[in-house]
Amino acid sequence: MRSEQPKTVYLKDYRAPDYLIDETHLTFELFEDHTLVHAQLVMRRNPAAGSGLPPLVLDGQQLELLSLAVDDVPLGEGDYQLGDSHLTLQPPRDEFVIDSSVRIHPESNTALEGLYKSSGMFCTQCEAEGFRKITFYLDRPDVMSKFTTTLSAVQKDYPVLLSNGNPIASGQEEDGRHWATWQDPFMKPAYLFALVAGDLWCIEDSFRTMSGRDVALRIYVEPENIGKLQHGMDSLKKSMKWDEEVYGREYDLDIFMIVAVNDFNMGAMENKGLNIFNSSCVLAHPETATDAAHQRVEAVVAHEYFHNWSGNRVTCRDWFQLSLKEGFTVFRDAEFSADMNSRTVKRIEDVAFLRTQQFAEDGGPMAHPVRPDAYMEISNFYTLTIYEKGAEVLRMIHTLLGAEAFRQGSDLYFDRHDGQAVTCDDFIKAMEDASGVDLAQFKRWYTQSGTPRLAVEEAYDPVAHTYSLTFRQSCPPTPGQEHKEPFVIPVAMGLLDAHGNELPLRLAGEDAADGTSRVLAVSAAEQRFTFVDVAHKPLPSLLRGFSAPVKLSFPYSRDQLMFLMQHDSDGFNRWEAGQQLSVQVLQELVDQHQRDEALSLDPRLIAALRSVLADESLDAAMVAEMLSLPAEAYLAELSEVADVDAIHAAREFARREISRELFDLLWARYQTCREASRTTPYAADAAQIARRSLQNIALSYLALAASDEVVDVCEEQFEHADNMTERLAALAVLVNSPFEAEKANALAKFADYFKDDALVMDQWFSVQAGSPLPGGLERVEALMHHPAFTLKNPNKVRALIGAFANQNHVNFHRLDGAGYRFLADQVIALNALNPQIASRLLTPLTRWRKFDSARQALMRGELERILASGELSSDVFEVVSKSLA
Ligand code: 0A1
Ligand code: ZN
Repeated sequence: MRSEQPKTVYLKDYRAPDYLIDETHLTFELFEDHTLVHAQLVMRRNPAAGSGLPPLVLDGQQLELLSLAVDDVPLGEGDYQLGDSHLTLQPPRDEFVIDSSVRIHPESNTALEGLYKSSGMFCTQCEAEGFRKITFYLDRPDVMSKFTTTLSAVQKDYPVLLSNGNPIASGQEEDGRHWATWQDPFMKPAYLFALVAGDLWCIEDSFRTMSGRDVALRIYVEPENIGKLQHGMDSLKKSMKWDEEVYGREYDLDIFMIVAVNDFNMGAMENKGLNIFNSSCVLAHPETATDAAHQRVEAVVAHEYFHNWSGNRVTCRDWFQLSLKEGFTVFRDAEFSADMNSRTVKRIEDVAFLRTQQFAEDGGPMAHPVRPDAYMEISNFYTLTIYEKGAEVLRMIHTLLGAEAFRQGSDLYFDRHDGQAVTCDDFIKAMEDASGVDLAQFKRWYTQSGTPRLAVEEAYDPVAHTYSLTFRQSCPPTPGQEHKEPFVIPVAMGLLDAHGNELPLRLAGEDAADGTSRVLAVSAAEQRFTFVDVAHKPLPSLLRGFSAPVKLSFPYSRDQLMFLMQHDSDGFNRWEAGQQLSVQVLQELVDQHQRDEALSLDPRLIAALRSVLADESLDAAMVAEMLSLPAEAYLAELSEVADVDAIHAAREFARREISRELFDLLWARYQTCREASRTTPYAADAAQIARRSLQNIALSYLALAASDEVVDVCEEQFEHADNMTERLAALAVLVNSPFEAEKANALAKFADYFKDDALVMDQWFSVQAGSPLPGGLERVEALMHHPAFTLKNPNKVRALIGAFANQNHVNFHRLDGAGYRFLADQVIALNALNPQIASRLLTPLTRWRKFDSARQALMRGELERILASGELSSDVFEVVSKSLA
């Protein structure tokens, strides 16, 4: 909490640290009502930072200083200055040792930053600036140190004591306490520090690295979850192998540990050798976790593991460079998931997420570049722009350079900067040096915010047999950035003839055609590419694989989109054509609804979906993706002013029409899939996951018919499924149905059976919070009093309040403003408990500019109420004040 306005930190003010910390020796004495932290810092003047002996300013927050000494000489109160967030003292010489002892209170730390307790165990979260809540330190990523950590606690309650690196000593004391010492041989910044103490069990495995070293692998959990670790372990071993094969990266310590904790603000954390995970991102068992949850575990385990190189061995100089590690690592984990599963489906999922969520961020008050140049609270900058758009930027470099040169660039980057804290410029330089490609203009993706638009026009000359595409790019203003310079936009494309065949592509001036799919690098505000030898007017397939994070527009007719859906050789673009067709059709329904006309669905959408459903040769996962209409959030994102009710009415109408018209086909495909599920034991493999997604989307359409036979199959699936993917989907269908008795019965049964499984109860909350049926807010308010709910657990907050505000548009955006008022109340309550979660929860209110004037006023009113509610954390203050600016 703060009483004055938080300060803004600027990239332009970056200065190298005045002092370095070569060695960090920490001792933690863990007690139930406090913890004592002793820190010995072996320090020296940074030779790169100038001459003289400036004052040493250590970061430190919420620390009770017990003693302080420099070179073994105790300091008295007059020898240092202690403020709310800093401790300042005058070093005696170039090299010196600081000893400090502080008392902290992990047992009452609800912010889950620094050292805290989660379900009885001690754990840490230090990124970005949590270490300063543990001890006085230079808490910045460009100060790297060798850490030795001793922790002691009562043995019977905390038999497991862990920290980074290797265990080097341990022992017992007479009073029932025991201790362990860990040493990390790698230099690291404080944000990668971790410790864990608890009553934990683990599963163990090992991995032989490419140079023949055996690494011990351990995943720790509370005893009741020991049966849910195999999938995480398998994912870890696959990640280790993939990083060797695709990036040439080998693991470096002798032991790699993961610990699952129940209370965690984010997904997981890449602490050196000791990853700490939100239990939702590592626990998985077929009976309790859906296919999507299994895939998320695989992806997050990979993500954190990959950070060992992209983040830990080479880290960030300052937090403005966050995307250096996050964008790169998300790109790496996305490619890993694509290799492990269906590449096209993974790309579809990622693009759908980017376009609904990140594009909205880019168009809102918190828009910022991939490398921001200012922040108030760094925790607010763990954003979709840093992560997902950052990954798109890396993907574009990969596309422009090609896989081979990209790999050389990556090798050079890791070689050149191993053990250093560097910048995005250093990364780009390595890519340029390895490939010979000049990326100077490309770097605008790091500095300019907003989503570029790319309008494309075609012209065919039947006499000259030339076909040209003219690209016009622009980027709307974003906070602090009125005017944008042109980006370099890689447009992967192909041309189709009237039969759907791909044409050889030869640009004017080229000697010969070069393949049938190629990448055009659009770099000017307006740029034309002319293809020669084009005998008949072709149909372009543009931005294949979504080769750049832009809003592309080309005036396709609906018939042309149907043609692309069937013939494009690029799977992503086949799906994209279907999405564009659906968007056009749904927008027409929205217009009809707004004009109070009877809704009438373009039969071409039904025809297109009929042929998709009828084609048994298509991958079931693709069929499921093609059957999924664009989300309400995406339709809102595409609108100038989002008409929540019209969008909902239009989409639901389309879904009912699809259900009615395609009922028999849906029924047949459902039955085949369910029969296979009944007769084959569950496996989280690609083929089965595909089958279940088709089965479940078919069921959700069938249920719209509200017939007895559908209720029966739904109940059958709910009762008899051997896995959570089918059971939860059936529950969701019942929850959204008008069958009150069956719904109540299923919800009660589910809760009774799974009441002791926190992660399953999260799903139970989410399914109800997302239901668009009337009375949604009242249901959520009632669920807030359910014994399994608590504001103190971030997963619960996300599952209930987050799902309601983000996924239940009709109920959240109620015209009386009650949804907004409810969310603001929760933000105010959470501001005092957990500022990071409070500020994230706020996001839907920050989008007020998207809505009609009545809703705008209501949303602004709630933001103002939050601002006036008292002492705001810097996290909440930054988001609210920027949203109102
Ligand atoms: N670096 C982690 C994510 C993470 C970031 C911040 C946290 O606390 C504020 C916690 C975790 C990752 O990318 O996985
Ligand atoms: Zn990360």
